[in-house]
This record gives sequence, structure tokens and C-alpha cells, in this order.
Amino acid sequence: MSRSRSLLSLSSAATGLLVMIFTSVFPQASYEQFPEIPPSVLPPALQASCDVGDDMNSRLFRTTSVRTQIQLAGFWDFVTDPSGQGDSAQYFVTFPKPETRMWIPGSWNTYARYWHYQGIAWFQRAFEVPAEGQLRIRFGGVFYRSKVWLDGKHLGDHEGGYTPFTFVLPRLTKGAHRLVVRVDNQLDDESLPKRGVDWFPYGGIYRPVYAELVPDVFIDSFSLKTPDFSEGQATLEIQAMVNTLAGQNNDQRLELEVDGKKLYSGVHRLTGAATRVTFKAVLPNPKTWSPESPYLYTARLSLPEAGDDQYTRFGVRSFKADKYRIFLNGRLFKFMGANHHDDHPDWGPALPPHIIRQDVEILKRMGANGVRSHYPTDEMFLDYCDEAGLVFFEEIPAWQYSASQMARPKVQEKMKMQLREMVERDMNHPSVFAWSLGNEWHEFRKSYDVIKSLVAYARSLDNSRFITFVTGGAQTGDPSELIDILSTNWAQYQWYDPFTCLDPAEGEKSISLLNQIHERFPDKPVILTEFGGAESQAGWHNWGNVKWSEEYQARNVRDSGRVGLEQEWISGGFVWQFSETRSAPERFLAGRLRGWNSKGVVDPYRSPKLAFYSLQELFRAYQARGKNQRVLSSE
Ligand code: ADA
Repeated sequence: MSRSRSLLSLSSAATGLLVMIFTSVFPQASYEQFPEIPPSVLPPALQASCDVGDDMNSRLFRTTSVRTQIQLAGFWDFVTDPSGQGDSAQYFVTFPKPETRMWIPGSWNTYARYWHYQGIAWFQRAFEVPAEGQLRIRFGGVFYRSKVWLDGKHLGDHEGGYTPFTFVLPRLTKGAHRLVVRVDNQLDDESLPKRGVDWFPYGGIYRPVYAELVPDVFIDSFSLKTPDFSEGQATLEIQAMVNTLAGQNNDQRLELEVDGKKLYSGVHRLTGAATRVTFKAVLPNPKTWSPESPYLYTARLSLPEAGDDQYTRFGVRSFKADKYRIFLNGRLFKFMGANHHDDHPDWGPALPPHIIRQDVEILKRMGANGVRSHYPTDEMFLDYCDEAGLVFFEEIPAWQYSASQMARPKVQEKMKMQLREMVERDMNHPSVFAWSLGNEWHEFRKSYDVIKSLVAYARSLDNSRFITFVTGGAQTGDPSELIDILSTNWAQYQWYDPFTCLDPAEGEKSISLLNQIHERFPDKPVILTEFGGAESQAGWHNWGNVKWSEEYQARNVRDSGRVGLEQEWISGGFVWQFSETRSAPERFLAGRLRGWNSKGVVDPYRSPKLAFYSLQELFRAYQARGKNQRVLSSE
């Protein structure tokens, strides 16, 4: 008895000693210090949005009240075509015996059988059109190249994996029709992203796809800007593309309602197949959108005589830069955010609505007010950002191009196309803060003229948002003059050097490099677009200086993030990264734990790592100090 008791006390003394050592080495890692997580941190709008109202499950609101829509999600016939014989064998006329039936939206790379498959694949499905008329088919996202046929007739091609594309078929008969899609997820040196990019090139029809019957005259798209507003009123600037079958000229009445109230009615002359229509309207007593109070309006644009309508949501808010500081609606704004990939071990990039919603909820629990992605994310994700008050930093997937790649006209053309498709799709989201031209072009100083023309192009698409590109490491160069915000990926302690450790001297060196940005451009805002990247094996703990441990990651994340919030001239940043994500096949064994980029602050299934709590503590402490509430005029 006494022997076991003394053993017990000996072991508890040893445990106590270990705990003492542990807590003195990692004072921030003690669980008692982690703030409690409230049951729900979502704003009321997000809590109420279970009823998405959109039968196509593509958005959080219905996009039309008059068009008949046809859901094309579901099982499609699927066959791979590694040798590329499908074109000459005319799979679009006679589809071969399917290898399997595949659930759409989805990616073949999430199926065990096609886990590694990069190549060509064919999809087929039949569907019913309930009445004769003009049919518009919309693909939300197909990775990466696609070719589409309807009833054996080639409709067109699309390149680019993250933006929607449509086809309009005049006078389609009532009854059964057959769609065939050829998809190729092989990347190369001129694709966006390029081959070897640090995320997985999941192949497939992975975002919502549907068709709808549209009248002879219909609204193809519409954007809504709120350039000026005061407490009394906001000016709405509307731009719509109205299409006319066979291009007849005619006059059409357009009406705009906001939250059910008519704000505009006017007749416009339509000329040719597609006419750009612009007009202004006044919204009285506007409520503003912000992370604390993300107020959203619903607008409906209609063609009452032609019998068409389209809905969008928008917010009234203004981001302004005043020297190196960013203000949202006149209050100081610093990012406390995370980089997000549309990626999940079970769903790949085809995040279903409940996972999107949960990711947004986790970000809110972390105390985040922002998100960044390397490419246009899922449209529903942006809808949730609008509702939850997460400010979105949006980019085209021009990732780590060399100067010679940037110099190729083909690459520039594709970059412009991606920019245009991204801006057209996402223009109306109040959450979207900036358009980024790309990430970490290591030789960007050699690409001045190319960058200049891309910046001018981006401004011509949308002059109401900041334009930027992201540098790898604290760097500036002459092209930095061209942009509104200096965006830089930075960590206080480096990760890739095999001998790196959480060494204060190394930290000071990185900070002094960072300071040089502000020394050269004292009047431009700086954002740490990626901070604190360090990989950790979830569940593996060790003394803080040991690479791959959760402690190492937590410390790097916290220290780097703190610099972004405490340096007056830095407008905060985004941790690299939200969850662990599957990396490119080329990187499977190159410094990537089991082929995944393990720098997530939550693991692939979204369980929190220590780094999540470090950030939560940092972000909440900053919020508690009320720093993001300082007003422009009192500065
Ligand atoms: C860069 C890059 C990311 C990712 C990261 C990493 O910062 O922008 O996409 O590759 O490095 O994990 O190394």
C-alpha cells in the first residue's frame, strides 16, 4: 500500500515537474487560457438562412421568380479517356459503356478508383425540357478544360476551372435531350493555375449545373454599384446585359425593386443580340454592411413585358485607403483572416452547402473578419461571407509564374479572361474587398509592363475596388507603384529551411525585411496575405522548437499574426492556411506530410489544432481592445 502510494506520489511529482517545464516553455499553450466557444457566433442573418430559397442549390437566395429551372445535379454517366480517343470515336454521338455513374457536382479525384487520375474524362446525362423555348445552360465550375455537346451538336468550349459559363439554345423542343461534356484536368506551363501548383487539380463538373427556360428577351447579367452614399441616401449604379433572340431591335421596360420596393422603371432601346443598359436609382436611408452588422439588400431587375427577372444581393459599404491605413465606412479596418481552399478529404473541391456553412462558422468562431482564396471560390461561400460579415480577398489563380511565363501573350490573355469572368461573377458581393492579379511571381520586377497592362485592365472592369498582386516574402519593386495595396506573404520564422527554429534572431531579421516595405512605400497599405505558414502533424506534440509539432506551428502563427495587428502600418492579414489541403501530385513526397499541405490551423476534417486557439486568442484580444472601431475623422 505504502509502496504504491509512494510510487504514486513519485509519479505525480514527476508529472508536476513535467507540467512545470511544459508550461514555462509554452506559456501560451495551456488549455485553461483558451477562451470558451459560445454555442453560436453567427449573426442572425446567417442563423436564419437554412432556407436557401434556390432550387438549384447554387446560391443562398433565389435568382429568378419566373424562369423554369431544370436541375442537372445528380448521377451522370462517366468514362475516362486516357488516350484521348473520344473525339475521333465521337463519344458525343455514341457514348461508350460507362465505367461508373458519377455524382455531380463532384470530382473524380475523390473516388478511390480515380484518385490520381489526371487526363480526359467524359460525362453524359439525359434530361427533360418541359416546354419548347429558349434554353440557357449554366455550368458553375468545371475543372479545367471543357467541351460541351447537346444532342450531338457542339455548343462550345471553356478553359478555366473556377468561373461559370453558359450556353443559350434558341427554340429547343419539348422533351428529352442529352448533354455530353468532355473534361480535362491536365495542367501545363500556360494554364491557370500552372502544372505543379500547391493544391490538387481535382477534375470534374464540381460546381452546380442547371438549365433554365428564358424568354426571347432576357437579362444575361446585371451588376449594381453603390459608389456614393450618405445617411440619407445611396446612389445605385446599375449595369445590365440584355440579350435578344436573333438580335431584333426593340424597346423594353426595365424595373428595379429593392427589398420589394420599386426604385426605378424606364424604357430602353435594345439593339442587336446583346445590349448594355445602364441607369441610376436612389436608395433612401441606407443601412451599411460591415463585419459587425452585415446588412444585405435584395434587388430584383425585371423585364415586365418580356417576362424575365433576375435577383442579386448587395450591400452598402465603402473601403477607403488613407495613406497606409484602410477604413471601412470611416472606421479603421485590419484583417484578421485565413486563407481558404475549397477542399475536403471526402468532397474535394465540391464543398456541399453544409460544409461551406460550417467553414464559415469555424472562421467566425476563430474571431476572423476576413478570408482569402487563390481563386474565385464557390459562389455560395461568397454568399455566406456576405451574410456573416467576412471580408473576402479575391484572386485569379496566376500562381508563381516566372517572368518568361508572364511575358507570353497566351498567358496574359488567359489572365485577363479569368479576371473578367471573376469580376462579372462576383461584382455584387459586398464582402469582396480587392481583386488580386496573382500570387508570388518571384521575378515580378522583370514584368513591369505586363503588370501595368493587367492593372489597367482590372481597373477597366471595376474601378470601385482595390487592385493588388501578392509577393512571396517581404518584397517590393517598381511594379509595386502600380497597385493600391501591397500584399505580401510573410512569416516571422521561416519553415522550409531544414535547420530553421523559432529563433529570436531569425524573427528580428524577418521583421526588418518587412519594415523595408513601409520604408519604401510609406503611403501604401500593407496586408500580410499569408502569415505564419508552418506545417504540423495534427495531434503530434513536442517541445516548441521542433518542426512538424503543433506547438511550433501555433507559435509561428501567433507571433507572425501579432506583428500584422500591432504594427500600425500593417493592415492585418490572413493565416496560411485554414484547413489542411491535398497538394499537387508533383509535391506528394516533397516536404508535404502524406502529400497534404499541413499548414491548416484545422485538420482536413476541420478539427482544431493548437494554432487555431492561438489565433482565436490573438484575434479576440485585438477585438476586445476595440481597435477596429477607430473613426477616420478622429485619427
Ligand atoms: C506560398 C503559396 C501558398 C502555399 C504556401 C506553402 O505562400 O502562396 O499557395 O504554397 O506557400 O504552403 O508553402
